[in-house]
Amino acid sequence: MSGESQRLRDEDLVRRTLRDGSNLNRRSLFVSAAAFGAVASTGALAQATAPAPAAPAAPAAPPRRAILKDDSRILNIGATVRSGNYWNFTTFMTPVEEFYVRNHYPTPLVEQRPVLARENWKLKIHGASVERPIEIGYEDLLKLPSRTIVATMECHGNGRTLFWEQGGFTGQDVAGGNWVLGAVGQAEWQFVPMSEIFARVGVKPNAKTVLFWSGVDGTDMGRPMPFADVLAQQNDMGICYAMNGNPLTPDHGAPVRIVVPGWGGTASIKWVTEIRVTDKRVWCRLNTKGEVYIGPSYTAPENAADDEFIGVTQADIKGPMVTWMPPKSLITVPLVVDKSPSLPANYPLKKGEVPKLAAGQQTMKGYAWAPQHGVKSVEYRIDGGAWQHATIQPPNLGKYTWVRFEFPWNATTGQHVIETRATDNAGTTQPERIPLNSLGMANWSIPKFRIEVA
Ligand SMILES: Nc1nc2c(c(=O)[nH]1)N[C@H]1C(S)=C(S)[C@@H](COP(=O)(O)O)O[C@H]1N2
Ligand SMILES: [Mo]
Repeated sequence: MSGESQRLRDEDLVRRTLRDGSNLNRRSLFVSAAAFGAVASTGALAQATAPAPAAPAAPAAPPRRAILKDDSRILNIGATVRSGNYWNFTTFMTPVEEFYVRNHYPTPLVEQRPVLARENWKLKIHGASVERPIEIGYEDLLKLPSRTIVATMECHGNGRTLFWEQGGFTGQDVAGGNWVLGAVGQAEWQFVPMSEIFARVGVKPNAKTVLFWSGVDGTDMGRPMPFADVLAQQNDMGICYAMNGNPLTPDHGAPVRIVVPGWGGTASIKWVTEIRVTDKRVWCRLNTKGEVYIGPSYTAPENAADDEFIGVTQADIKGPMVTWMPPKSLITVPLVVDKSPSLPANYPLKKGEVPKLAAGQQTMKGYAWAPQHGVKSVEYRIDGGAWQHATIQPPNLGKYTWVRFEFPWNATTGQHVIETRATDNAGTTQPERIPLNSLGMANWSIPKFRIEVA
């Protein structure tokens, strides 16, 4: 899809969402099915069935692409990870082509994992706390009542770069991919809410955990959520099959994924095949030693004797899992990458290079999000001066959506530092720094953007 038609579609999404008056739009089956039919021959699907690149005459075929979308509008930061080029973001909705991809393994292909073909795909909803277990196919899922939510999705590791660039940490203290600040995007997700599922299967009062499981891309890919947290968000999270009005692409979990608005991306399990509701606490990689806060300021949770362990042991419980993403903000200027252990291959700046801006009156633009409570205000300051309020642009569709903001700056020759900070509706403001956690999770400290004005 061209940039222009994407922009038109973005605007249409915003208009439609505003017209419908709410960020939570219940859609009829008819509309869902029609929309589905109308897009069945577009790029999203073509991508799924695109032939592999022609093999050279040499003996071995080239390794297949671990991520299918091309790198022209995203940052290649590692074999299975792509960051958004946030310094180029202008739209309220992030086009799928510009949306970050965070995979622990290569995007699974239908040819290798036939269970992902729509006609084969099945979701099992069962467990010790389920009254009436069901197995549901793709077409059946599309027949259930659905809704859409416009929400950001952000990887827990987004902002890890700030530990290295601003926090004084090294590659030894903090490990993981160098996202810079672009492992975040905003899309319209269409999903069958968990409330619909719970109403159909019936949940027993003893429910403690909901385990969302894929197991398709990797045998350890799934994540538990406390039942109470799922219940609290049961209308706003669910089983998702469309992103920005089109069927999910393979990189984003086709045919079906989970979407948990506001929680770090790991909760939104892609290529989902199983939802298990159980009366036990469940431990697996992604809530023990991966995607958890590990460091002197954090206390590892304790397990109970009858907890369930999947591929891990009690000794693997290293810290509390990341849940809601904290308030964050950025301006659309590439962050100087100076001290990070790695520089993304197609980053627009060389190591230590400071981005340049022309002297004179400038309008600085940015994004802020605070999905637990919503963005209340955004402030900025220049060269350590007084904090001033930025202007928040409409639309602001509620707590799950980011806002775009701007402020004027009379840029004078020389090097400058611009900082921004978001405050949410609970009164929480981004801090100067956050304590070390060795996986570099959820760094929401105030980013410092260095700019050279000439
Ligand atoms: N099955 C599966 N689900 C997954 C992942 C994965 O590797 N495998 N990555 C998770 C992580 S860490 C994030 S941040 C989000 C990213 O979603 P996206 O790639 O659609 O942006 O998917 C989550 N769901
Ligand atoms: Mo993530």
